[in-house]
Amino acid sequence: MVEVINPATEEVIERIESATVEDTDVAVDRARAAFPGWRDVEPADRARLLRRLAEALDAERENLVRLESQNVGKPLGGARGEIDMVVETFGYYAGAPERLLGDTIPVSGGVNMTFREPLGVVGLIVPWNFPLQIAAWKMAPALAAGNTFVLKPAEVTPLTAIEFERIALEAGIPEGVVNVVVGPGSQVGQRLAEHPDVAKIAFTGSTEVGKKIMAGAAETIKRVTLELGGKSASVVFADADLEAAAAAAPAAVFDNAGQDCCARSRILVERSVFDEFLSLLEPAVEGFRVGDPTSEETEMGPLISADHREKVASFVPEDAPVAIRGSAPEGPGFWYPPTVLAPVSNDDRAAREEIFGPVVAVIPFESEEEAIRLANDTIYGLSGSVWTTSGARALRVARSIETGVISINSNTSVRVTTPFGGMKQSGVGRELGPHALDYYTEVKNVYLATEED
Ligand code: TAP
Repeated sequence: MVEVINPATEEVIERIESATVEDTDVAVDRARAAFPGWRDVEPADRARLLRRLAEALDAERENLVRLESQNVGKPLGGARGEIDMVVETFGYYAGAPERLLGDTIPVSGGVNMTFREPLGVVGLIVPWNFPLQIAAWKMAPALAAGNTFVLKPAEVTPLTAIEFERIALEAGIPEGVVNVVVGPGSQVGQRLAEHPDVAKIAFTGSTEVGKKIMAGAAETIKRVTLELGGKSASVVFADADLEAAAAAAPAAVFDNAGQDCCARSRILVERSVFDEFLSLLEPAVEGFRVGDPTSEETEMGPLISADHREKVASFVPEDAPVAIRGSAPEGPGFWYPPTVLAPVSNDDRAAREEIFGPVVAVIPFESEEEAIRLANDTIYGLSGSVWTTSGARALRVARSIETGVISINSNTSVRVTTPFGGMKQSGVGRELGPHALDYYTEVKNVYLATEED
């Protein structure tokens, strides 16, 4: 039995039967049985069903916002933004079934035609930090391309996924196309990765588990897309609008209590403006509103669990260079205050490992060359930012930093219409935008001979 807890109150909000490996196999069988029917739905009808699903999700918006807020301890404003994006994602991919076009390639003696074929049953494994939003990034393109799926939410945050399964059925998505299995990753998730009838795994989570999934998938040569950890840098040059950079920095690392793969958990600041930047940052951090997630004013809630809080706290030992500290409630709830460490060396643990909490390391640099070297001195490559008023430098540095996504004079990383994903150990493949469809389809090449042999 899984006890689902509200991290802001530590109260049990739901008890759910935990699925086994056998339950996972049953779900895969259902998805496999439903695949030919869903694949063969006319593209216009599949588009219509996805539009209807987007409308049904829209109608349930407040219910989903409340559940996500309670289950993750998210402020309502953050949860609202995520459910808005879920609706938008299904609306966007409803346009895809009728646009999955192929090429015609004239060759000697005939013509080749390419088709974008669905893969079959896909396994979707997601984490607890943005439960339904990250699932939607996978579910919507998977369905649009004609796949069926088994979704495994994180065991601690299953509530919106369970609601999604109900909403999809009510919206007319045929039985067996959408399957949700709530159970431990080491059993349900690992089984999906190894199951011979699962054609692909789309995973978001830690780099450590991503490696296990790749290994499990190797036996059956599954397609794998992975969205993994990050240690993204925001690079602030002396010629930047320092006020704007400092005002934007807290939300870039403290939103979702720092439990965000795109968190700018390193801020690299040119040494000549280092002290000025910190003094601009101080009021923004101290004023960051931490507390009751049900208040519309709140900007940051608690961490997901007591264990996770302990892990986050281990990055701030007694002798850590704490330069700025915000406030947080005493408890109950798994609270941790916004914390700025400065100055930090890029070799320190707080600058190398993903903390996944509201702790940011501020690191000085002397030159553009050094800034690029430090930004790239990490195993990760997910996102980042460059703050400068020089257009040429902005583009030069953005292109030199090894990440899948980077913003100039902004900390925005994700939009439904544009590709998102990591370089290096931050992952494989891209989600969102038209690019995601490439990872849920296989190109088939058919040759038609137009001349007698
Ligand atoms: P993980 O521990 O990796 O868990 C992610 C999912 O994988 C959960 O559903 C988990 O199940 C499951 N899982 C665990 N062990 C598994 C195994 N052996 N085989 C298959 N599945 C398994 O990550 P987390 O703690 O939930 O999330 C934090 C991490 O996710 C951070 O590193 C963060 O950067 C990363 N993340 C990345 C992104 C993107 S887009 N790159 C977005 C969000 C989060 P249970 O937990 O139910 O056991």
